Amino acid sequence: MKRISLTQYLVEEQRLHNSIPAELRLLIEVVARTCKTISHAVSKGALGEVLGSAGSENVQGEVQKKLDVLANEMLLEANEWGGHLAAMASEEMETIHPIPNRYPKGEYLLLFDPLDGSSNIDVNVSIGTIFSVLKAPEGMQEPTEQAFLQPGVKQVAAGYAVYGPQTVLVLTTGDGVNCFTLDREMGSWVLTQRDMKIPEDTKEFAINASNARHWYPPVKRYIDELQAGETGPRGKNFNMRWIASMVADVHRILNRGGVFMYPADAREPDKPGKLRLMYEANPMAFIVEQAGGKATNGKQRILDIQPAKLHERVAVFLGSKNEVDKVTGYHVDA
Ligand code: AHM
Ligand code: MG
Repeated sequence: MKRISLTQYLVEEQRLHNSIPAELRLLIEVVARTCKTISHAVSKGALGEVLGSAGSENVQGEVQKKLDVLANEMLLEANEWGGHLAAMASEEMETIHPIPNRYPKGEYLLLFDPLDGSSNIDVNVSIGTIFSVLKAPEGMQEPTEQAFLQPGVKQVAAGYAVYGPQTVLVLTTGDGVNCFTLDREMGSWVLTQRDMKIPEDTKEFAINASNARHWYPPVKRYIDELQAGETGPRGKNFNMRWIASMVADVHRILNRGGVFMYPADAREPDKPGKLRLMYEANPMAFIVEQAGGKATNGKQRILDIQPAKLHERVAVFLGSKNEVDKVTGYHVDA
């Protein structure tokens, strides 16, 4: 089998379809290279003294793990000097991170969740990195938070890495979705799945069912119907999977279909869900749509949401098209 590396894939895309400008290609390569470094740190575990708490909290008041902080620093450092970026923003930092004056600046904005699935770090379950790339607004002098507040349809690239039994990188630049596997001996990303497609129908769903008593009626109705099995209104049995790492749940769905849900619920009526629009929902929605799936907040396409703030939260329903349509329909009817 002829092996195609990430670099080769990106260069060919740039040549054949003109879909990836050179600057964007280089930026993606830096992010991908950093994911290799993060993967290496993750795989060392206790031997690398990287497990456990960092003794700090992030802007959302969540306890930061050592690896959350380490992965964030790795991404910042690697992407500062390349000249492709105007600024970065991270789930782990309160404010945006402009490129220091000692480096040249570029036209892109990079957003990331450096280590998604933090609760799984210390127990050796798959975790990952999610990223999203936007263009800085025309004529912008100094980057501000406002520059980042663009709806997800404006993303020019998005991807995630999963640090699991294999380390994989899934990427879209708006021309389908491709998966690369890290060859640990050679240190290179090798194209292993081209043009990933999510089946329209599924018998698998993912939700944290411990929150069932807090769900609003549309979610409760939808899940009750799935759980009623073949004698219920859906006429078939559904299976449930919940890894508690969005990267790993989404990766399963890209491979064999399914519907992933993190709804808003009655615990905190003012909070529209747990997941973050800019670092989690938007990049995943872009990838899922590019693979033929759908992603909504129950009422609206996620990629159309105009963000009001950097750390905005959002309800998420994504995956196999027909199931996302169904659960979204229940919200619209409500
Ligand atoms: P994190 O970015 O702090 O790790 O939080 C996001 C994660 C998602 O990966 C996952 O789907 C969800 O939180 C799990 O939440 P819960 O622990 O409520 O099941
Ligand atoms: Mg996360």
